[in-house]
Amino acid sequence: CIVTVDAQKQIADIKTSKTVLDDFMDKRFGMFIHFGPVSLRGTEISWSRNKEVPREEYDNLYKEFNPVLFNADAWVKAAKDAGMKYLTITSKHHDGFCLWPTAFSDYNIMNSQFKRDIVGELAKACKKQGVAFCIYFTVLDWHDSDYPVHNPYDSTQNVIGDMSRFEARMKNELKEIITRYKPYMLWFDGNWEKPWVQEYGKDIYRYIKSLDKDVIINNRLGKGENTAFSAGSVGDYLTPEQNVGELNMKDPWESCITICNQWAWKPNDTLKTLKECIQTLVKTAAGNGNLLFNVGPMMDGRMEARQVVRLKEIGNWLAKYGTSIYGTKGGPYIPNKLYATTRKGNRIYLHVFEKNNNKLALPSLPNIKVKKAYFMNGNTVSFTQDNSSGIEINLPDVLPDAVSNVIVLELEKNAEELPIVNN
Ligand code: JFZ
Repeated sequence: CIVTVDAQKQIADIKTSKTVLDDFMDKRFGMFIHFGPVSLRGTEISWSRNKEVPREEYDNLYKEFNPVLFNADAWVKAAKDAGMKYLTITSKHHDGFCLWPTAFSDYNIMNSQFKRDIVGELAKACKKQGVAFCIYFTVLDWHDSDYPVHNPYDSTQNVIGDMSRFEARMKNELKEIITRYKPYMLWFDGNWEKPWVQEYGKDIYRYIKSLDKDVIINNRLGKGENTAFSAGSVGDYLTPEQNVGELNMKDPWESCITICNQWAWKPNDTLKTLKECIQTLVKTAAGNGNLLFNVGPMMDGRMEARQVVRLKEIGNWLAKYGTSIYGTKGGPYIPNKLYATTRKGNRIYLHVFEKNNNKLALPSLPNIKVKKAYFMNGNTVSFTQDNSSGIEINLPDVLPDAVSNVIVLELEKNAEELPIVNN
């Protein structure tokens, strides 16, 4: 139908520019923060409402929410120390609680004990420390009286609601957020429930772009989208969740993955090892994507010490090997258990995770020769190459880095335009 085609064309005309998206993808690594009154219980944000925590109790937690040790500069520093280039805070999760002083809902931080603008303080600290500030904003809101779904586990609790009022309020809140905090990116979520239809997604996309044409918008604003673009898609990049996205040289994407298991803070949650963290980041970059790595701060406003230590360790690795991650492209090899590659200019960065024996075999590259190979910041590596049998790298008995090793392959010409090599 004509109307739909026009609407789609309008979206295409106002879509975030390639320059802006390329800049975003060059950043490669960001911090996701899930935070709110639920940290008082240590259960999962929003999803534990009506489940582990009765609704009455959950909805009153904000009255005792008082993260007195919250220090925006400390959070942003933890992100910077990890080598992260952007930060995304849950301004409002599915439980509806707003971490900023909004004029459009009383269920916000000013009515807690804390009475400080968490979003605003983070925006300021990010600006000061040179970290791009981004905002997570849920589409569905189980707390909002105009939104029809009030309990995802029990449909008898649902009401009729008023979606046009709901959408109007959403616009007001977004306008507040965009004009006040000037986010670099908006991370939508909660687009899968029935009341949300594609037309709302398109309308909101247009509305946001009328306020700020450069703000980046993920793909969870349009109806039920996540890991692929379709004809009617709204949003600038794909968002695979809790796993590393597949190699994709065409569409920008960002995996969101937790440092422990839960999005919100949980006592004694299992922390990923340094090796898991680094290899997750490397595999993401090698697939040509970004990693949004999630931390859930504690009820007193601090991040857990062991998580801060882990973040710092990641940052130490990146201080050594960052040029093999930031600003690179993924490929030309498809990541596997043993290795993954990134590339920039004449170089392929071969990330070696583990070794079976002292030889690492790579399929040959089409019409291009490797000139030399060496460990990044280290010794030369010997190798053989042959068009039919491929490239064979000789690994030392002990790999120099305990978590992830980088071998630079210097090519005789540019590696960035090479087609993906099947392995
Ligand atoms: C959503 C939220 O419900 C969750 O609490 C967290 O904020 C996360 C980042 O996003 O969870 C999702 C969203 C999409 C899918 C799965 C979980 N999905 O498409 O598979």
